Amino acid sequence: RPKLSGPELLCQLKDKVEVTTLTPDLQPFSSLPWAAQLPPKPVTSDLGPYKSCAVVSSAGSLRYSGLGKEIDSHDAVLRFNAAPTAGYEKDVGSKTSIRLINSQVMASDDHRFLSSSLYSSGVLVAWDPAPFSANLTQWYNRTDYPIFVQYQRYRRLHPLQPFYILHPRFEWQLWQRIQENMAEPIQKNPPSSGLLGTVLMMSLCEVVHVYEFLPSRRKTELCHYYQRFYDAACTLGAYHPLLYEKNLVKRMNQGPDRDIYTYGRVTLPGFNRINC
Ligand code: NCC
Repeated sequence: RPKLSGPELLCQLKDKVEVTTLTPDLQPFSSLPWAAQLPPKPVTSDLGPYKSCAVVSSAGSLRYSGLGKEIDSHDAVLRFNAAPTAGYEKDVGSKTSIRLINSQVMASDDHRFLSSSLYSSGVLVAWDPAPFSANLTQWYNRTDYPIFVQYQRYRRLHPLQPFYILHPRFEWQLWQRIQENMAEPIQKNPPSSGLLGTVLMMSLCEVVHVYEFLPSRRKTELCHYYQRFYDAACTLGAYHPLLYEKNLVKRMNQGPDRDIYTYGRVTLPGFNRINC
């Protein structure tokens, strides 16, 4: 298989990955009483288009980056899981437009998902690692973590906050792009929140800047900028095919390599801005 160029990879993503979220009309939800809690339209019909967006990875290398002002200057900012801004504004900014959370965060007691103010501003988007190519009903009956129970509870407490759930088809179509562009077989686990969020923003924004997904000169084993915990697997991956995700993003980057080294910054075009 020939190795695709950056522009070819971008076109593949645009053509073959459908960025979508659950809606009440889909089976099995359409026959469930709580389906009306799901947003009537997918996230891509409700949000954007934004001109310029920031995706802020949770990497330890954001610490002492001084990127806060730059990050906040974007029209929309996406953050992940339990990543805070309070106390870290100088390095990560303070604006949060969208928060992408995995179902583990929603379910674990440590994160106090239902009551913590961390989650109550901006738009929430959640995802759960669904089994590969399973249909929605099979997944619904066997989610990794109780995403739907927690979703319903959260919606009752915060009925006005927009809250979407990623369609697992999006996870696995993206996984297939990674696999098809790598020489060796990769683990059958969905991509990390980092890549899911990056591609979500590519469907909502004209330009996407991703911070410290590809590590800068500040590269560190510090897992998160907000926790004193060290593990190189946070940057290189264990469960998620993170190293392969990073390889793909590196190939698609349209900014100078120097920006990665100095700022940990990657520049990607929005899907509406690429001609295939
Ligand atoms: O760590 P996590 O991710 O919340 O980080 C969000 C995204 O930032 C990128 N990242 C993070 C740290 C680092 N040193 N380098 C990075 O590139 C990754 O792209 C990552 O996806 C997840 O993907 O949802 C993940 O969630 C955590 C954990 O569930 C949450 O932080 C809540 O505590 C997972 N950790 C564990 O399960 C122990 C992690 O594997 C993936």
